[in-house]
Amino acid sequence: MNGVMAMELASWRLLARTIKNADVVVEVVDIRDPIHTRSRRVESMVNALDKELIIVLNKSDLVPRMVAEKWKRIIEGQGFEVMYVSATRRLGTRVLRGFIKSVAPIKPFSVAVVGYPKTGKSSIINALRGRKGASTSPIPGSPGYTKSIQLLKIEPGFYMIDTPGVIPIEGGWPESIIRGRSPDELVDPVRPAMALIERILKYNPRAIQDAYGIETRDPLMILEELARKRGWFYKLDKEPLIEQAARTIIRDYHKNKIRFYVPPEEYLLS
Ligand SMILES: Nc1nc2c(ncn2[C@@H]2O[C@H](COP(=O)(O)OP(=O)(O)OP(=O)(O)O)[C@@H](O)[C@H]2O)c(=O)[nH]1
Ligand SMILES: [Mg+2]
Repeated sequence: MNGVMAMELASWRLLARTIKNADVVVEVVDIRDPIHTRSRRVESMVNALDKELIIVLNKSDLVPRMVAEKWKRIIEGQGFEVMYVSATRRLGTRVLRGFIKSVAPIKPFSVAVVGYPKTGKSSIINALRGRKGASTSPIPGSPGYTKSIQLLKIEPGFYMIDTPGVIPIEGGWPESIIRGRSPDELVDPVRPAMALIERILKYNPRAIQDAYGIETRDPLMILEELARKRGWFYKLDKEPLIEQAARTIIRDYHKNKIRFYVPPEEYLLS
């Protein structure tokens, strides 16, 4: 397998069963890009099963507070319970824990934690537990991503169910590629990386310059220049190895090395 793993994502059937068995559902969304990391399909599934749903906007340490507040208000305006947190900085996690307890209909209760890959589902469970337990990882398919459903105790009578990420269907292209597979496994990483670069530059024109010291804003030229800078060339014709640059961009995006967020105003326009 030359070190490359096939990723397992949650099937929708397994997810439906997990949601059915839970008392409360937490959908974890990446606050940098709620438009592409929120699953309407998960939300309507929860709705159809008549369960309490809390949308948790995670990674709020990566956006200004005002941006977090605006996203919260927008999604609340659609009739959802919304909180923003930072799992890794433990911001808002105590309030989330209390909030879940206040909406739980019975005791003991279990909370299904669902959402797209890499939004921080396992990290939130660890933050609420106050210690590790659920394994985490920065990149799809890298060791530590959640492979199966796991029940974790938060406190007596309060359990959380960690689930593998679901396939990002409505996230659309390139989200489905970028989150759905390990970058090493992508046969064509160039096109999704170029689309990702375009999206990033749209919201933060300085993002690539800050991360790599590359000034051009042309996605293909960015890949070529990154390959040249790192010394990645095809052996035969010495052309820059843009595939490797593309995989690096996708990996660095997952590792938060490329800074950007979608401004809430964008939603109001779309
Ligand atoms: N900056 C920041 N990074 C976070 C936060 N929460 C999680 N991460 C990082 O995001 C990456 C993914 O976190 P996980 O908890 O593994 O995400 P997951 O949703 O469980 O991922 P899968 O199980 O693969 O679907 C890790 O590198 C985390 O350290 C956060 O609040 N802020
Ligand atoms: Mg996980």
